[in-house]
Amino acid sequence: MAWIVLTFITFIHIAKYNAQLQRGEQEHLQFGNFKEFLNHLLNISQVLSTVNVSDSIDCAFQCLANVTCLSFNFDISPNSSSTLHVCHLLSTDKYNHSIAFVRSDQFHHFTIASPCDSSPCQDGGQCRPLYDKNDFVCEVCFGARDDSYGKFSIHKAGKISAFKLAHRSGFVSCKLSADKGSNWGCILSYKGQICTHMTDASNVSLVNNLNLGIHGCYQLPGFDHNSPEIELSLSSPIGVRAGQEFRIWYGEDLYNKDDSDNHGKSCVDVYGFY
Ligand SMILES: [Ca+2]
Ligand SMILES: [Ca+2]
Repeated sequence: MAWIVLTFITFIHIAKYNAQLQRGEQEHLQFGNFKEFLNHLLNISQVLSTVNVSDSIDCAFQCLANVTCLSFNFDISPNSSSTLHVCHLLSTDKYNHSIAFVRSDQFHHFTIASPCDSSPCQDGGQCRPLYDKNDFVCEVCFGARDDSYGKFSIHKAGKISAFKLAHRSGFVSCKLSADKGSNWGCILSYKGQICTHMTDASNVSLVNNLNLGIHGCYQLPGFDHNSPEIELSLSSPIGVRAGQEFRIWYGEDLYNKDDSDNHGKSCVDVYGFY
């Protein structure tokens, strides 16, 4: 039994030798497949270390030798006093900081190659690499009105007994200006409750709660409207097939109850417990 990320598209063969990154004390072979983005810079302040290198290959080796390095910025011009170039080693990547990935006359950017390069995620969901599997996770985003549910497809058949939703960004709100928004709920009228639903493709909620209000909010023991993640246990495991669609809805939008004054969009990662 294990939590499995549901929203990544799995390549048929995830052999270790397909990985774009392999390192660690137990590994006999270390390598990283870096992709070059000319005249670009990941402009973030969290720099692991700054090193002087002879060329970008040297910088790639420095990054590979640092277990937390995932990308680097390479200064195109050498230092004024030597032939060496400045190289900033970074512990994150442009997929997790897309806004900070900008054009630059001074730097080239290099990041470990990933399926995210082909922008595989739909509906504005961010793509985040799983480097050691050459795989990726797509976020699922859902709004609060106008049937703006988020959808995803199951990639592995089996029986699922629970779903976990991990909040990544954004918020949903049940009333413009009066409700400043939260990860899952409606602070204005249902503070502490969850108003987010998993449904099947027919919009039938998987939430089995006898106290479900007309706005689609409910108590979920151990979690509240702003929990970083929520777990939805099913009353009994459900059989799922590969490719089967599921949806994430905001309660008022799902039940068409007072949703015209809602706003916001919340983005999550979805996990299934098989
Ligand atoms: Ca509302
Ligand atoms: Ca609706």
